Amino acid sequence: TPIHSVDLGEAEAFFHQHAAENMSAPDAEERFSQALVEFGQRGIFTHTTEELEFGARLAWRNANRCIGRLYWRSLVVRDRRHVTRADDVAAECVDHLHAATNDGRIRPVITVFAPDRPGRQAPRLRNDQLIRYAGYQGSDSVVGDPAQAEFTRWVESLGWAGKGTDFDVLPLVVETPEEGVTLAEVPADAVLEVELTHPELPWFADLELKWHAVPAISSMPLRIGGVTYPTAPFNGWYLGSEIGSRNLVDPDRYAMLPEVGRRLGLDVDDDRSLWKDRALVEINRAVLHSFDRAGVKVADHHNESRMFMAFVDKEERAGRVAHAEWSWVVPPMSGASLPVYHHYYDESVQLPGFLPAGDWSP
Ligand code: HEM
Ligand code: NRG
Repeated sequence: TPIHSVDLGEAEAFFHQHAAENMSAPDAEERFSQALVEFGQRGIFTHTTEELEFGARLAWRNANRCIGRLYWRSLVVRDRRHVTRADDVAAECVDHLHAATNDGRIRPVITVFAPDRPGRQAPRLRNDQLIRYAGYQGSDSVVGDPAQAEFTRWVESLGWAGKGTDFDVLPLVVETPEEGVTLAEVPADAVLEVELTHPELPWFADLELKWHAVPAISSMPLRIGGVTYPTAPFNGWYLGSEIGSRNLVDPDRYAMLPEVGRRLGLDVDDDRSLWKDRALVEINRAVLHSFDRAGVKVADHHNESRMFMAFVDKEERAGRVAHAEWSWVVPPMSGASLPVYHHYYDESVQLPGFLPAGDWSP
């Protein structure tokens, strides 16, 4: 059976987990029989808002690639299963960004839209994050984020035109059965950005780099208790190294390492001068310094690794085992100086959870 079809075994297991972990939850078997009746009549059953909330928090707790899971209980869950029109879906995503951004005191939030039901496909978001910068492919280089070049070309074919800067926010792309594919701009007041400066190197500002405050993944279906919610954008705050070691640095992203290395006066032709390592440190310092100065919440890899180990301990004290994917939870710099590095993890997948992105629509 495809992963997105309703699975009653998973439903029963989820009701048991809900009852086991929540005093106020209904008796699992009674709840399951009720769900079976609804399933018999409609070919789907409906989670209560309480179940949706717990399920979404469990999906975060079970996100094996996420280092930020200590805070899983604090997730704010916006139940928007009744929203179906494309412009309403887009407006809810914008509201999500306002609620999440909170003037820089970022709150973890998820907005859950409807699941598919027999004869009616629910809305889909085609963006991989709510906020992403366009990438414009030229004949031999890309302006903006090369990771978005293909998506940018697609939205251009749908009539979108960006300004052509390195940091143009892409439009939201919502698809519904009635309306087809619809574009909606993300208003500038919903996109908090931080311009990058360095605590000691004045020239860093001349690079005119910036990044957005809120990472909000919108491409991963949420699977709770045998039901898939295809559209469920979620966010936390950034770990500085996501921006400072990957987005601005990967050779197939903004690829800033050589330029920063040269400006630092390093010998960029000699690997063994460790110019790359030194440039990485300064870019990461600029990210943390700039977010701090702007009053925008951002994690650093040292503290977040400790918080992750606290999560691992806390799960153990609750009689559970925290699963994780080592190659994802270890941050992309200073690996072995972080506690999360020196640990083996069970990498098997548990549900509820976020499913891999992909075109999985039936
Ligand atoms: C992945 C940090 C909140 C679910 C990640 C990654 C980091 C991270 C560093 C790896 C990303 C990468 O290498 O591209 C954090 C921090 C948070 C946070 C600091 C602050 C609160 C959340 C929330 C959820 C979540 C609220 C869901 C409710 C996930 C998932 C992935 C992930 C599903 C895997 C993404 C993928 O496969 O591409 N997180 N996270 N995280 N996180 Fe979190
Ligand atoms: N590396 C991606 C974001 C992935 C998820 N990271 C988070 N998630 N921090 C990037 O845009 O750099 N979150 O929900 O907070």
